[in-house]
Amino acid sequence: MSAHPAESQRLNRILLTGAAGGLGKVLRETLRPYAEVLRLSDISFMDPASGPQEEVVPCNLADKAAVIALAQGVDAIVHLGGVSVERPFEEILEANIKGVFHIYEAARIHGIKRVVFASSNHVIGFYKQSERIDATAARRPDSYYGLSKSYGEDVASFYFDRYGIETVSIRIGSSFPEPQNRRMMSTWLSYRDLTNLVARSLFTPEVRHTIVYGVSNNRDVWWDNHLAAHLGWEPQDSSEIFRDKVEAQPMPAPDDPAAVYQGGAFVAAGPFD
Ligand code: NAI
Ligand code: 15L
Repeated sequence: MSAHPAESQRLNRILLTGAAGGLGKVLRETLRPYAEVLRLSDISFMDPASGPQEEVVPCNLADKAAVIALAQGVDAIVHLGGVSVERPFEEILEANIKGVFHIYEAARIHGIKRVVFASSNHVIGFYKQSERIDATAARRPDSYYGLSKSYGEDVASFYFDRYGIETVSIRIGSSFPEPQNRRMMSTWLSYRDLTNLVARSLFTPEVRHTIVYGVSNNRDVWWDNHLAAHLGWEPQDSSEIFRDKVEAQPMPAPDDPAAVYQGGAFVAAGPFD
């Protein structure tokens, strides 16, 4: 995908939730060519709008009326907002489960036809690292957090079947500047590959509800994306350049969840009581 998209790859207004977060800050910059206006939203502090091409609108995703107002006048939603790690269920319920429902209700009410949903590898985190899976593999959520992303994928499926709202659910692996441990050598997604995948997810015609694993072209990957080939996304980066640095870290024990499960430590997080 070129750095300067054609007119057909530019929307009038894109809503980006989770804009104050790690990936939100990245996409705030890199999605700029794809919209006349980016509407940026979060519950946390965001830098003020840098000009007329940005709108900064604070919003709690758990507040249905506020989310419906937030989405007025947008052409597509990139939904990153929510709790992004394992937390007590009540927190996940508000931000992620109610939040994703509110996003789709807003899409229905305003006639918004495309959502890009930041799902997660933790939807399938209880598969072993020795297994290879595609998007048809039965989900095996590894946490309340993973359950909320699994619910989000079901919401996406329902709103497509019932209302024709199309979604690409990106099961993001680990999207950080660099892989932080051995597991992330397999799960790492570079910011460049993430950006191109979100752009493909916004502009590919007829995606229905597509599930794609958001992972770079790493040497050892556990996920097969042949069912998302219609997106035409080809990751450019690989974790390989970080191998020496990562492998200088101590080796985890063979029975450490970080070395056994695709979801790593999430499988053993909590309970919180
Ligand atoms: P992050 O935690 O840095 O950002 C999430 C943002 O959501 C935060 O700025 C937070 O304030 C906001 N948020 C939380 N509760 C909210 C609420 N009730 N209302 C409005 N905003 C709320 O997470 P990151 O890394 O930027 O991830 C973005 C999305 O991608 C998340 O949905 C995460 O679950 C998903 N993801 C990220 C991965 C990664 O490796 N970075 C891997 C898999 C999924
Ligand atoms: C996620 O879903 C989290 O949001 C992120 O913080 C990482 O933990 C990532 O998965 C991962 O599995 O590495």
